[in-house]
Amino acid sequence: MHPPFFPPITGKSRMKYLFAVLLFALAACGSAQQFDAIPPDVNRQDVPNDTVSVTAESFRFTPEVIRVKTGTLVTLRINSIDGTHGFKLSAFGIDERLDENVPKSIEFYVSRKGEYDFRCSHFCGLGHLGMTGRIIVE
Ligand SMILES: [Cu+2]
Repeated sequence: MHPPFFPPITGKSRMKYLFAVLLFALAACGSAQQFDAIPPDVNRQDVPNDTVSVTAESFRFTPEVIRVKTGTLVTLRINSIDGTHGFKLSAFGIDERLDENVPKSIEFYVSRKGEYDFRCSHFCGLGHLGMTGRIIVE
């Protein structure tokens, strides 16, 4: 016996079933991005702005924890001081390369409270994986 609407999972249909599960898992991974960096309905003249200077170096971001208020257009002004790094903030679909002494402005609008991790996305040495930080939206 098996539930109605679901064929027994054997042979070829088992492969199809596994394939469907795999696709679902991939889709779940791909949906990690939750927000537009700047949603189309946000008018940058009408919302508070907050600019934060950030330094990237082997193997840390300074500051490591950035606190901002809900409803703010955040601009991170990031400069790498010792070679190439990267800045990846997955929740907002942001991934930028940071070349040494080429400051980069990264903008995103924070619409709700939460904590969003960022990390270096350019392999920079043995401490690369530990080069992380967090945006805390209060
Ligand atoms: Cu790195």
